[in-house]
Amino acid sequence: MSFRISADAIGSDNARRAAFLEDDYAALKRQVARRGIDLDTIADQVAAFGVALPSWGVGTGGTRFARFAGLGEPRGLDDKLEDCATIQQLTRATPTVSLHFPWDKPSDAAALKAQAADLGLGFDAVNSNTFQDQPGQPVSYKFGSLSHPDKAVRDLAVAHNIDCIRLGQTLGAPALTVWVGDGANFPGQQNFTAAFDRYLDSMAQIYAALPADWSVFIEHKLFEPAFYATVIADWGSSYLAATELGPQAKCLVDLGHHAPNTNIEMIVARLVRFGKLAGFHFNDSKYGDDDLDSGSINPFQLFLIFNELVDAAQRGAPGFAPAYMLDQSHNVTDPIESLMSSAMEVQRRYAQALLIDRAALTDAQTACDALGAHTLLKQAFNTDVSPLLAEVRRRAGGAIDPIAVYRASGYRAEKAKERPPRGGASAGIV
Ligand code: PSV
Ligand code: MN
Ligand code: MN
Repeated sequence: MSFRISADAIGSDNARRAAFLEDDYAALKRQVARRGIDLDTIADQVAAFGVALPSWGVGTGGTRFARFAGLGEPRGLDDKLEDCATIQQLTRATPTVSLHFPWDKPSDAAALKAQAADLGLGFDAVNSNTFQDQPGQPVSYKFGSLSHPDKAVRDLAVAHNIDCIRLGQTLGAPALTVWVGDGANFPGQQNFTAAFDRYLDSMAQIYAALPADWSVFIEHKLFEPAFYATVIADWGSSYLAATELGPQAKCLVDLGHHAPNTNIEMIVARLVRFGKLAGFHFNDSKYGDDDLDSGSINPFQLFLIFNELVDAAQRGAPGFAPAYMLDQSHNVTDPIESLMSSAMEVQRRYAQALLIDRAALTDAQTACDALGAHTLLKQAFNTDVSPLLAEVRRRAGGAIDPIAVYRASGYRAEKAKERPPRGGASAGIV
């Protein structure tokens, strides 16, 4: 029997904190009531919000310099699911897992689906990987995959993506996320137009293999591993490709995939407006694709993104149903702690965006009252919604303080005993 945190451990820690939480929740309820907001209604909306966990994120990540593995790390997919279930058990904000193939390719997808269901987990979009060669691969992705000049390489990459769709179907996943590192390191290395044409042709084959109720998410990234030009470098290229492919193709926004200071919330608004927002890979960034914990660097940006999302949801923007996933690399923390705190951070910015007085905001915008409009956003952003989030967790059977319960449980030490290293590095360095 593998160690799991008991319901009693959560219950007794919650009992110790319950009186303070009730006090704080009641105070927040009174505070927002003065603004005409019912906190319990917001609580129901926050309770319905979930963000998918990256299967690759529960292991320690790494950089191109080193990877410092921790004790008790997951050794395989079964261990990873168990860690994801623990995160969901404590936070109640992460009901699904996003798998990356072939890193986390199950030998029996139907069995994995059943195993996940037993743990209270489902599956969100699956991710393909044509940015690395796998052992025994007949041709190499060194110079690209879906846009490679050699048809044999493109065919291999297309076949892998179709394989991902089939696996995902068995798992009950709704979408395929495609990110390719294809591009060039030297001016002149690549004919931009020809490479984009080849990418579109490959993607059309993948698109044709989509089940009717599936989507394909195109993930752009400015640079890396291609340092001069990347085939899908920006949301413009992503939008063009998604538009060319058809209505089941949409654009996925990874927060770390833009130039510094890019107005990401405005990109989100544009994609929503044209029904092309697929969803997000949440993380945070200071310089590039840093894959830092969500909200750890620029929490206001995350809030502004949710401002756009809540605006879209409340006005019933057509086709608006974004997928939310974390995509982070944890190099100096316990990945379980980072993922819990990141999920709560994403949830926090969503909750705050729900507190924005939208009618007053529209009035201020119409009256060209710049500071008045900005002040309304800041009022919501400066509201401490911690008691709301804790109460939502408590009501759902989660922990008022997930990290405290996790630390007190000795989970990692137990896993260190249960999971002696099997050898070999786990994935997740990208
Ligand atoms: C690429 O940087 C990326 O953001 C893509 O989503 C990959 O699938 C993922 O990282 C791997 O961590
Ligand atoms: Mn990503
Ligand atoms: Mn990335």
